[in-house]
Amino acid sequence: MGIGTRIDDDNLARLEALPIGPIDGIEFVTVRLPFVSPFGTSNHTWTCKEALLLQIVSDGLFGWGECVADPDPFYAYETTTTARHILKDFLLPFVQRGTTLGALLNQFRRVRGHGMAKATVENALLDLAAKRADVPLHALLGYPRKPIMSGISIGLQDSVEMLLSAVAEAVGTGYHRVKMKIARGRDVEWVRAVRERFPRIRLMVDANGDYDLDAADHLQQLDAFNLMMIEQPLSYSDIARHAHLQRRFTTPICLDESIHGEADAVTAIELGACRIINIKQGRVGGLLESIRIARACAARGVDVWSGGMDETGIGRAVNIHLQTADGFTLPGDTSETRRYFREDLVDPPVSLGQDGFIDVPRGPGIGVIVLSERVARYELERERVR
Ligand code: OSB
Ligand code: MG
Repeated sequence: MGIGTRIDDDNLARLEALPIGPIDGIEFVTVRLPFVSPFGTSNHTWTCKEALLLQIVSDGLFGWGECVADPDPFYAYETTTTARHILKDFLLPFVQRGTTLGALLNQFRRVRGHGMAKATVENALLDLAAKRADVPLHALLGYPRKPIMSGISIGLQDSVEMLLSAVAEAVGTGYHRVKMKIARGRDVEWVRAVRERFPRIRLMVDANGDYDLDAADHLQQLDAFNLMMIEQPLSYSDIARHAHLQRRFTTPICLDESIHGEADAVTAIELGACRIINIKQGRVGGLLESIRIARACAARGVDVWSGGMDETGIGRAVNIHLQTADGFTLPGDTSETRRYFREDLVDPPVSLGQDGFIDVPRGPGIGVIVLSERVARYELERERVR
């Protein structure tokens, strides 16, 4: 147990003790923002970002949470509709003045799964708590500010030439590492082409579960390209088979979709199913669970990084604050807003600074201003629940 673990223990205990203040209003806002260009994985191509936002009002302060679920179940089983149902009918009724954040999250445990819905409330309450304390979210979490490493996730492209130009643009922008999506039929030769053109960049691939173990011999060819990792080669529920595959690979396997919380992370590591974990705070139930996963991984010598769900500026800011925590040693999927959206819901949007690093937003809470006229411009519907 290193010192980082003790710091995390203290921070978690303090965060669990945070009181839930008066709740003056709770509102859902569904927004839809067109993507600058479509984003494709092996399983689906998205042309826009549809997100369920939760706004909690307390003492004139506004706490925001962005649910990372899509309207469809093509990344995870949760959707904006299931998240709204679980929030409205099961999670939000637990949210009341007088309890603590820890007590609330304990009650959330009675609801099986639905980590995306849970993270939405947790994020909004932590944003509120940090605004109440007039400190940025990372300071509330207990971690000092530091420059955040950048990383880009390049969606599946229609040709190797388009892929090479997308990678060239990312390298020119200064990203610390490049992730490219792969799929059956668009893998070894595509990676080879990128590696030949860019012999020295930090490169990784993400299959979003497109393969089964029969592809092991084929996938083994990827070992020749000095990849940082291969993310989620097999299906989301296939932890044991990832362990078989990892034994045949020198490249580390990273799990994404398979990890819904600390217990999954421990299972995967102890079975040898991965050597790296992609923590998406919006998928695992929020920031506290993410810190617990990072702590469990650090204690077992496993690196973690913060993934993304092509969030608007609200969720993007949360992911940036999280990366000040101990254990986030690898560049994540934290890229510039302009990659995805012509304009953001917040100000300022994320952009790369000196040497490709990202500045943690400095304002209270998530640290960026949610622009109500932008939210209104992209709003599909709004519902007041309290
Ligand atoms: O697998 O990490 C993934 C986006 C949507 C769904 C799944 C994934 C992704 C990304 C993009 O790779 C990450 C980002 O840029 O936010
Ligand atoms: Mg992934």
